[in-house]
Amino acid sequence: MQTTTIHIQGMTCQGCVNSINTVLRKLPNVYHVEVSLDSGHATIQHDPTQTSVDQLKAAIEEAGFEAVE
Ligand code: 9UX
Repeated sequence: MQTTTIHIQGMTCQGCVNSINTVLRKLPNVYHVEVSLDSGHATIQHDPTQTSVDQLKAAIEEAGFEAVE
């Protein structure tokens, strides 16, 4: 288990937050996702042997946002 914080650019409303929540929660062994519109961060608890930080970032990018660790 690992806690990763990723900075996200391009979130402008709660709908963006919901989209990111949804894509991240679909990934294997992602236990907890918290996305904050105010801070522009996602905090994710995950098993890095199943879902790596790069995979988390890729999912955010695929959803149309800019992910910076
Ligand atoms: Mo809000 Mo975000 O209308 O992709 S959902 S801007």
